[in-house]
Amino acid sequence: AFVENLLKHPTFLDNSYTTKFIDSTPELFRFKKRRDRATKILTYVADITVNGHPDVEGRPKPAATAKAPKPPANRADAPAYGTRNLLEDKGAQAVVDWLGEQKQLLLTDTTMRDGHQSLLATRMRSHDMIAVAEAYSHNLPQLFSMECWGGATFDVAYRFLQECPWQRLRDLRARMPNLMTQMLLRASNGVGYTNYPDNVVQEFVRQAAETGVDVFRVFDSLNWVENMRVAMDAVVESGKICEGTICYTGDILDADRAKYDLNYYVNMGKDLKAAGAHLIGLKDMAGLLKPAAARVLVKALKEEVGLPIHFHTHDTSGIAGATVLAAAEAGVDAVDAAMDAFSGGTSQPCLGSIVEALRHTDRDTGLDIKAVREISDYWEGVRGQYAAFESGLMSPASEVYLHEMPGGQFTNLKAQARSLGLEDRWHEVAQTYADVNQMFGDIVKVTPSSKVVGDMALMMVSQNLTRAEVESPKTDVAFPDSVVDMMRGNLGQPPGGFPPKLQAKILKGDTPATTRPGAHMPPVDLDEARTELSSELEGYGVDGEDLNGYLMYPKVFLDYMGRHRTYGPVRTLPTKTFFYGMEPGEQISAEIDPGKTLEIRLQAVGETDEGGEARVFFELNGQPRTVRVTDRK
Ligand code: BTN
Ligand code: 3PY
Ligand code: ZN
Repeated sequence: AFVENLLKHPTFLDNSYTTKFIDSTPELFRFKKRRDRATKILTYVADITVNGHPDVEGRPKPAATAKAPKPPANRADAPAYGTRNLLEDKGAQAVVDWLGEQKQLLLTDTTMRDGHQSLLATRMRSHDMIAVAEAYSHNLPQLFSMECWGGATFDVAYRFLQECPWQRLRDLRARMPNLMTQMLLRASNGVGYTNYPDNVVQEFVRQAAETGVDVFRVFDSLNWVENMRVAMDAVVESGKICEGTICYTGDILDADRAKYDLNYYVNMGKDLKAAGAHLIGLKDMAGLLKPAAARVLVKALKEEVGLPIHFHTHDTSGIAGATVLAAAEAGVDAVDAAMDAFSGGTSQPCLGSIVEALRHTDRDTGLDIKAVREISDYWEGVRGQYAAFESGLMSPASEVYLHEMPGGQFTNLKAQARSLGLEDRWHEVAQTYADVNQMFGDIVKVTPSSKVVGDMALMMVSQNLTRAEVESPKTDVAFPDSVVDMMRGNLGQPPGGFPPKLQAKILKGDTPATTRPGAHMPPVDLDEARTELSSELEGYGVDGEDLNGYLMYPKVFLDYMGRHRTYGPVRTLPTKTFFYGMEPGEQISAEIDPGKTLEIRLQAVGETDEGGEARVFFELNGQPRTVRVTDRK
């Protein structure tokens, strides 16, 4: 009955991303007897083979011709000295000084984080990343960093992929000893959607640095530097690289968007420098920075802030490659790009094309284009396995300059609109999103503030409410919880504050907070939390990584642990098996420990009996094994 309980469990029914602090699910831990890991994995494969995986139900399948992708061979005997070696040998400041002195444009590969977050709903599994990590380390040692952690990948790993994000980081770190890993950190919102107590943020950064993050891109969803200090200080304290980040919105060349003008960004850059940033991240999460504006902005930041600049953008408009080249001409130090097969559209611009465009110029990246192509071929194969998560976005969209949705949100919101029956009103959703932004005072829209704007826009379109009605004191409006929460000041303050009239209507007379949310959240007693978690897990030995997973996402973490006890290390299964189970006669392997591999062959699936159970016949390392699972179809 465990699986039935689980499927009826609210985690599966509501996709609310905000989790309240102490909120656990002990019923998930009432199990039958413990079983060995091989039996657990067979149970998973049997279950998926009989019942299917809920996440891919009704979605397009990988092409019948899709083969398991093969990573390229190493092009060198050993990984050459890279940025990670420099960080280890000489420390964070030395890496940043070195970066500032380079003529070549340095590149960050985002495929393992933003690439799939923006194109495949964050569903890429560690298995597919780990397999190619060594090829990166040997064949592309000139990369500045590998963005492979943080943002939405953290909770999606636990929630949907049934794997531990910390283990992913450890495995990648071990296979790319010469390359810096990079993560996206939402400052006081951690890798969550809400503000956490200061000591939770500090503890998270400490653990991430210990497990293997080298570069922390720290941003705040309202560009409030005040709310970034705790996270930035923790990064500097850890000895890793603190990329204090400006989120770009509006258009510095448009006099009508004067709120976010050149001065605003230059001042923010100076504030970040004063707050201890080693370098400045310029995060254009929606892909709004146009080439001409990039020239002006990068030049001004370089001259007036005096730190190296690392530029991140999205190609939703189709013009991001031009912006990258303009930024390169203006002296940007590093840029983000996704490997060709994971680039374009709502993802980053194309890494290989940037390498080619700059070849034989003074910003030549020094990357081996052949190595890029080989790795991209691998990614092409990987992408084919995730057909179920493709958004179907066919072409560039200049509409992004209207709605300003972040690349990572665009396809998500579209899917949400579809599930509310609003798919054919998408352009209305886009326009309403823009209206909501203006109504909220023209704010930065990036996780989590972008989610608030999206919630409000969907609510308005589904209830046919106009901006004027929402703003009118005469119309009663039931505002989404996330909107009320933001207006209370719980995500911090946007430049100039929220519009007071609308805020008063939403808060129904309550006084909003204007100070930093973390300043009035009591610290969590970490020892107590660890004890509580350990007893939730019936005495399981909780390590620092588990504790941090739990502190970020108590319920998501406990649900993950509950499934882990039933299904074991399913992260070791090939991706096709994980989502689709096996065909009779098929054979796969799963390496559950280094050197310990399960050879699994599916012999047959039996008829379902009157009790509703199906027997699934396997061969495990040559020995027959039968697993019974409930047929829920
Ligand atoms: C999710 O988090 O949405 C999916 C997690 C997997 C659910 C498990 S997979 C095996 C079993 N079969 C189901 O249909 N659900 C569970
Ligand atoms: C995230 O926070 O996940 C983002 O990608 C924001 O751009
Ligand atoms: Zn991004």
